[in-house]
Amino acid sequence: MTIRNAEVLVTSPGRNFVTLRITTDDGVVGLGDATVNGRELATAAYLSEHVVPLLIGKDEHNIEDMWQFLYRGAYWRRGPITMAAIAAVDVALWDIKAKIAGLPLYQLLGGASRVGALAYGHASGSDNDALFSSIRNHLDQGFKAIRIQTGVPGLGQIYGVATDQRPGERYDYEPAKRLPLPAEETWDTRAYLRHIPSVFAAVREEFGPELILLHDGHHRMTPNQAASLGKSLEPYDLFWLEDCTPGENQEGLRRVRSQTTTPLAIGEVFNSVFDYQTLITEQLIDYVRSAVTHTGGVTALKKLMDFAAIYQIKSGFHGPTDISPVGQAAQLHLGMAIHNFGIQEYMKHSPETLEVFQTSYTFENGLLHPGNNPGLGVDYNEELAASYGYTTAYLPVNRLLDGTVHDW
Ligand code: CS2
Ligand code: MG
Repeated sequence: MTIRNAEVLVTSPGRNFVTLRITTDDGVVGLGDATVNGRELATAAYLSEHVVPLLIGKDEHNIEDMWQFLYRGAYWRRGPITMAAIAAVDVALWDIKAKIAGLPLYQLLGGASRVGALAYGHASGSDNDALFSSIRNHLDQGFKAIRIQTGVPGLGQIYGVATDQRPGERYDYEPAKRLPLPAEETWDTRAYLRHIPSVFAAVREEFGPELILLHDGHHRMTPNQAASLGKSLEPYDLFWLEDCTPGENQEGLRRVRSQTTTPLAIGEVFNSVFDYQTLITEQLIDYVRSAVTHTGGVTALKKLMDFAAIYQIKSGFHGPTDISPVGQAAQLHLGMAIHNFGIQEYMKHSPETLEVFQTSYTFENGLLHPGNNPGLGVDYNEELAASYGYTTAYLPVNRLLDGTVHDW
């Protein structure tokens, strides 16, 4: 009943991942994800230098106590690096507990509240033709919900828009240029605001009213601009408008909320329940975008979702490819169990990633299911992982037409 070993594993099968592997004295192994895109080695060092020594010899069953020990004991609270490190420990311990119980993790969190988790994929294109073919591709795969991102006339490559896919070409698993030094892209919010409503009008015209559509504003607008976009998108019945303004300014959401009924989702860069306090109690948002990986694990995100449930706010956990399959599996188990599940982002991992992380989750008819293997249902192929060395990869930086740095 003690933790014998904890190892920090860094691998790059297509992109960088940081994984914590905890082994008990009985030989039970648990996995946790600590990947922070573009700052991966910071969490790896936080874990190996400051957390791993604290785990050895502790009772693996006391998950809540371990969470409080790492959170309160560090004195320096919150922040993406700390909370991702705590998440990795938390998820690995839940994996171990569920394996010892012989149950898939969702059974320990209350059991299944649904047959599967509605998932949304990412369609994008530099123009409407490319976008439509990306949407068709997602429909062929069975997606019932699709995020729409598009190029803007006059601007070059922008974040969130994949290189246009031609039949037979390899899927672009991360539509961001991740380079040894940050790529610099150009942004113009006025051009974007002029263009985007016409794209949604064209998509509704082509694909009809039933398809669930989402859009990510990626923190690029002011509250006033976001209010105006929300209003102009109302006729197209979006499931949500995500990160319409920078999340740090919670009061800004009051302005947006008072002007539009387009549902709002926020929180992928948040890392604790306190970041949501105003947004939840004042019901300024409809969906919580946090990931298990960046919010202190299953223990913390479950509490956050229970708090949100009182206000009829639902989950929309962050699931891009920089959340490892371990993190994705953990939030699928949580999403199966909570009553206020909304939707799950599902950006498929590359074949290389899925050879290193062997998962038991399935995608069928638009729904994800975590599978019924004991624990999280993810195995780590260490030998293969070791063949993919860490590669420095920065996210891009956005500049306005006059060169000013802007949110990307
Ligand atoms: C995006 C992410 O999935 C999303 O909604 O905002 O791709 C995000 O930009 C990346 O995870 C950043 O690491
Ligand atoms: Mg986003």
